[in-house]
Amino acid sequence: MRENFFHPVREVDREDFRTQRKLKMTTLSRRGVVDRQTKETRIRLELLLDGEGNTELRTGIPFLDHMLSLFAVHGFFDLKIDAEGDLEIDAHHTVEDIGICLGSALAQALGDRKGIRRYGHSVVPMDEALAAVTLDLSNRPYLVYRIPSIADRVGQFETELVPEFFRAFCLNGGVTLHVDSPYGSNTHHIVEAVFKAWGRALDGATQLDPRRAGVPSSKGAL
Ligand SMILES: [Mn+2]
Repeated sequence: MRENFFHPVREVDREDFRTQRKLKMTTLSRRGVVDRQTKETRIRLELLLDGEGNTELRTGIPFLDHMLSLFAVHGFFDLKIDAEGDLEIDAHHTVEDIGICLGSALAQALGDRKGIRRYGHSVVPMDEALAAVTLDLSNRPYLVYRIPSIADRVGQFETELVPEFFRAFCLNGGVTLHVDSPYGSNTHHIVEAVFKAWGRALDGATQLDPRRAGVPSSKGAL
């Protein structure tokens, strides 16, 4: 385990909008760390929201590593996952539990959700496939998942686990997530476009809006 994978404190450039001066500020990183152990899986996951796309992924499921790497790179998240699951049965528990841990880490990193943009949207093509992901960091878990009919497997990976993963993520992250792929024919391309669009949409939604001091809700709470 590399010691400096995450920097708990980082220096950021901010501009003071009154004086137009560039300010160097240090800020606490928005990060979530989850350690979760059940009789089915043992997972340690670290998520840094304002990262650089660095990943260390050992889920035991190569296709999931590939997808989460795309997610992190295109969302500028630093993501580290060490998972040991009951893969001798199948990948179901491991995929679902990684979704749980990623959602929990997101909720932890967002804290009271003050100042965030809250909504995010991205449309990403991958050759013939297109995926649109729209999300709301609303604290209201909901998943809408609409994709073209796809193959049951990509390599060893069962594609019915993709919505299971996102459902677990939404429930534990407090996220309303709409995944919509209007067309595409290659299963690998469709799923890949979905994970890239998810990363970009989540990057947008988690960004801090300097105009927003409080919680982005007319109710005053999320
Ligand atoms: Mn690929």
